[in-house]
Order: sequence, then C-alpha cells, then structure tokens
Amino acid sequence: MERTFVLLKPDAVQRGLVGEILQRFERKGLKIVGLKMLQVDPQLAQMHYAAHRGKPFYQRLIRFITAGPSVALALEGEQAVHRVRLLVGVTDPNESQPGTIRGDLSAHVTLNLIHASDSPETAQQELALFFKPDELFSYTRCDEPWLKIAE
Ligand code: 3AN
Repeated sequence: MERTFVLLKPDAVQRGLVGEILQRFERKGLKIVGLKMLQVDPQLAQMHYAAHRGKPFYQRLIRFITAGPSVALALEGEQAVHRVRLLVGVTDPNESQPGTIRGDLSAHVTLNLIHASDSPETAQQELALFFKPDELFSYTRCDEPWLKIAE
C-alpha cells in the first residue's frame, strides 16, 4: 500500500468542487487517511513549491496558493501516487484528457484545482510537510473485500 498527498487548491474551494473531487477518489477505491482545511501561508507555499523557485510563474503560483483556504488530503491505495496522477490529468489545460479532474473541470495552468505528489518520495515529504503524524489514520474500509480479490 502506498500513500500520496493531494491539495485541493483555493479555486477548488471557491468553486464548490471539493465534494465532487473527493467523490472521484473515493469511488475509485482510494482511502482517505487524512483530511483538513488550511490556509497555506507564504512560508509553507515556498517550501511546497521550492522546486519552482526562480521560474517565471513562481510568484503567481505563490500568490494563488495562499489566496484562500485549501483542503489537504492523504490518500492510500495500491500505486496511489500513479493512480491519483491519472485521475488528476496533466498540467497543461490544453492536453488534460476529458474524464480527468483537470480535463473536466479546469481551464487554466495556474487555476488547475489540485496538486498531487509526483513520486512516492515526494509524497512522503509532502505528507510530512502538511500533516502531523496523529492527523493520519489507519483503518479498514468496509468495501475493501469488494475492491480487490485476495490472491
Ligand atoms: P503538476 O501540478 O501537474 O504536478 P508541476 O508540479 O510541474 O505540475 O507544477 C506545479 C504547478 O506550477 C502547476 N500545478 C501549475 O499551477 C504551475 N505551473 C507549472 N508549469 C507551469 C507553466 N509552464 N506556466 C504556468 N504555471 C505552471
């Protein structure tokens, strides 16, 4: 089992899309193991987007991510990082496929609703950045026997 980090960005909250996006993950069988609303402050934003520092879009990204409340999510499942990225869709709004969250619901490269970790290593770092250990949960979902056949 793998865990991944997802941030529903301020545009997802403002546009009333939190429930719709959560539902897509839940229906796919990904287990919510952490969930909280927070306002990302500039310091957290800079840590989260450290890889993009110096890029032309960096300041806009920091302004946007700190502009209102966000919802942080920890999701668990087999190959959770990869499967969540598939459900999210690619960054470029002109390339994100219909059926994906970005393909169906967003139209802009900055206002793109959602962040999802891009590797298991990044996921661990991002989960540690946004969640304290006691904010993450381990439990069995009652539909688990109906999501996977024991080998
Ligand atoms: P993703 O969120 O799809 O993993 P990253 O990690 O490459 O994409 O970029 C993080 C965020 O930076 C994106 N979600 C997007 O908002 C912004 N971004 C990335 N590339 C560009 C770009 N070429 N122009 C404007 N904003 C960008």
